[in-house]
Amino acid sequence: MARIKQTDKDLLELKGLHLYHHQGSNCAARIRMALEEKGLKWTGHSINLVTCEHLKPEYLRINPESCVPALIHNGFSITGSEDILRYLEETYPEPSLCTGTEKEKAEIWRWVDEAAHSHLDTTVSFLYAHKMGRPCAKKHLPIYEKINPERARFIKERGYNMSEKQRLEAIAHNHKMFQKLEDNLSRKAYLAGDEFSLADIAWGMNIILLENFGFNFSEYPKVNEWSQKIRQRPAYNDKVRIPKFPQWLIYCMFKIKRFLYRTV
Ligand SMILES: N[C@@H](CCC(=O)N[C@@H](CS)C(=O)NCC(=O)O)C(=O)O
Repeated sequence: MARIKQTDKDLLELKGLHLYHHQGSNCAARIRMALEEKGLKWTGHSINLVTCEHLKPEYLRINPESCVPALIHNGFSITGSEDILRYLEETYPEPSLCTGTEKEKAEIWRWVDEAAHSHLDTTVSFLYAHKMGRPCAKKHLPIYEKINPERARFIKERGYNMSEKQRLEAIAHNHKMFQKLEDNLSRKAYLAGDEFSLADIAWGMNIILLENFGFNFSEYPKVNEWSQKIRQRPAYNDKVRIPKFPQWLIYCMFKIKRFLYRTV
């Protein structure tokens, strides 16, 4: 588990659960949803990914790899959505979001780990393949190279100029994943069984983000139905909700941003 002992007074003084997140982040939405499902009281700190607040030294103290989400609790920061979900489930086991036999629980964690570890290859690559998403400005690449070389390599390879081969591969890879979700949801009410679990939170937020970007899942009727069911849960409230903007606005915003970022 990625857990970092904090030493700065301002962070040590924080009481309760503090989530560092961005409202538009699917990885952070997993944590918001789990916190609300568990009925926990938490304080949110918005880290604006668009203005690159996540690359500032104040945030790098909390997550040296710069991504959101990060959780601060009792003087430690915990990073990586899968590790934060594990921490919450261990620390606040009731109500559980991971029930069943040991085998069923292991299956839930497999889904969670897969969602977290495949973030760049799934959601981000899919958005890049459709000229969306926000590869950083060129001037920020040296920072990424220092703090998160894997992400720097990814942005350089796929962020600015994805080749047609990479584009088709990214789309095919994601469709394979959507089909895997569809197949599972054809057999069960939820991703890992008959109960709503962390598996649904982990993948549900990916699908909801893509839907909000305008992608249509009608080819995958079970996925469609399941994401609606997740949206209707009381826990998917205003604190959790991933914002939805009109398609034309998203398109213009990314077009401008991508044009500028290629050069600056
Ligand atoms: N595997 C990590 C991925 C976290 C991640 O990449 N978060 C995105 C937002 S969804 C981020 O912070 N991106 C920052 C960037 O692109 O530099 C997790 O599941 O927490």
